[in-house]
Amino acid sequence: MTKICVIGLGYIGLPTASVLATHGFDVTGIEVNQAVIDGVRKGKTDINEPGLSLIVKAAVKSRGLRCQAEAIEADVFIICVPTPINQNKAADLSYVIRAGEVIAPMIRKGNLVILESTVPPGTTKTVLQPILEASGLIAGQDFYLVHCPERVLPGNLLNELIQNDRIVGGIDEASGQMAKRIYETFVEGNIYLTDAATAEFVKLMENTYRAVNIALANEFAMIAERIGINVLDAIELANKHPRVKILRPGAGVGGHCIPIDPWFIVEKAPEISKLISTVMRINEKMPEHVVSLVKDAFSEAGKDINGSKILILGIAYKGDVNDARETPATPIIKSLKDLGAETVIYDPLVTHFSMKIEKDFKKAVAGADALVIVTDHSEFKNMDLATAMRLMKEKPILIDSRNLVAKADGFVFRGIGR
Ligand code: SAJ
Repeated sequence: MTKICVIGLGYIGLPTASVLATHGFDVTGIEVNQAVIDGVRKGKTDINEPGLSLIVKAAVKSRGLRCQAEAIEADVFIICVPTPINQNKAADLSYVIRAGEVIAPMIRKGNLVILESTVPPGTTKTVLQPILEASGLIAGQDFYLVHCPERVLPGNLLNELIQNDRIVGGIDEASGQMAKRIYETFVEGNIYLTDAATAEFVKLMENTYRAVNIALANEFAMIAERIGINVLDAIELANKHPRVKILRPGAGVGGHCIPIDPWFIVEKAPEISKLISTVMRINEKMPEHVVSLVKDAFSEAGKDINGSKILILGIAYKGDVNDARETPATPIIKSLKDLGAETVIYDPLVTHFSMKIEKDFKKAVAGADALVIVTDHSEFKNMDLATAMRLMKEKPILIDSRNLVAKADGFVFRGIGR
C-alpha cells in the first residue's frame, strides 16, 4: 500500500489527508500543534467545513489516517503548510523551509515530494529542491518533485477538492506523471501537467484575479455612494450583459489567500505590478470606509461615538465559515475603539479570536447604539431587526457592509454602495 506523509494538518492538509486515507492510501499526518494531533486521533476537528468531521472520523476509524509530531519514511510527501507575508509584504517561507528540512532525512530513492502551499514563482526549484537535496539524493534523478497548488474554496472545500481541475507543475515530466497518478485516484476534474514555476504563477494569478474583481466592486460601491446611485441595482443590471460578472462590494478581504497571495507577484516584479498593488490597497482600505459610514450615521443620529456601544456582527472573514484569519473586523474594531466606542462582538460560528465573542445575541445587542454587519453569515440575513431595535438605545444605527438587509425602517442606516 502506498504510504503518504502529509506535512501540516490545517485547512488543506487535513481534508487532503482524510480524502487520501479513504481512497486506499496509508496516510500519516505530521502536525506541530499537539491539540490538533489529540483531536484528529479522536477523529475530531475544529474546522467548520461541511462533511469534514465525517470524513476525518471515517479516515481515523479505518486506520487509514494516523497523526503524530515526527515525520516518517513514506513513498509520497505532501507539504500543506501556511505561507504568510511578513511586514514588508514578502512571502514568509519559513514553514515551507522547515517542512523541507523535516522531509530531507526521510527521503529515499523513488519518493515523490509535492508542495501544495501557495508560494512565489520559483520557490519549488530554488528554495525547496536544494533543501531536499541535502539528503544526498538528486531531484529528477533520485526523487520526484512537483508543485500542485490547492484551489479549494473554504465553505465548499470537500466538493472542490474532488471536483476541481488540478494543475501539476513538475520539475520534470516524470515528476508530473507520478503526481498525476496520485491525484487521479480521487480528483474527478481534469489534471493538467506543466512546469513548477508556471503552476506557482497560475495559483497566484487565480487569487489575484479574484482580488482585482473584488476591488473593482468595492471601488464601484464607493463611487456609487458619492454620486447617489444604489450600486446593487447597478451591478445587477450590468451583470445582465453576457460577458460581465461584477462581484459584491464588502468590508474588505480576509482569509489566508486573497489579502496575501497577490503580494507574492508584486514581490517578484514590483515596478511592473502597479495594478495589483493598487488593487490590494483598495481592498485594504475598505475597513476604513466602513468606519467612515459609522461616523456619518452617528452624526446623522446626533450621537457621539465616544462612549457609545457598538455591536460588531460577525468576525469570520466571510459568511458561514468559522475562520477569522485576516478578518476586516480587526481594523474596524480597532478604529472604533480609538474613537472611544465600546465594541461587543457577536459571531455564531467563530470560537477562537483575540477578543471575547458573545454567543447570546439578545445579550450582545442590549443597550447598543449601533450594529455593524461585517460578515455575511446566513444567520444575519434573517435577523430579527424589530427585536434588536427594542433592545437598543434610542436612535438606533445599522451599518450593513455586506448588503444583507433590504429594509431597515426605524434605523439610521448606511450600506456599502447605497
Ligand atoms: N469577498 C467580497 N466580495 C465577493 C467575494 C468575496 O468582498 O464578491 C471577500 C470575502 O468576504 C472574503 C474574501 O473576499 O473576505 C475572500 O473570499 P473568497 O470567497 O473570494 O475566497 P477565499 O479566500 O475563501 O478562497 C480563495 C479562492 N480563490 C478563488 O476563488 C480564485 C479559493 O478557490 C482558493 O483555493 C483559496 O482562495 C486559497 O486557498 O488560495
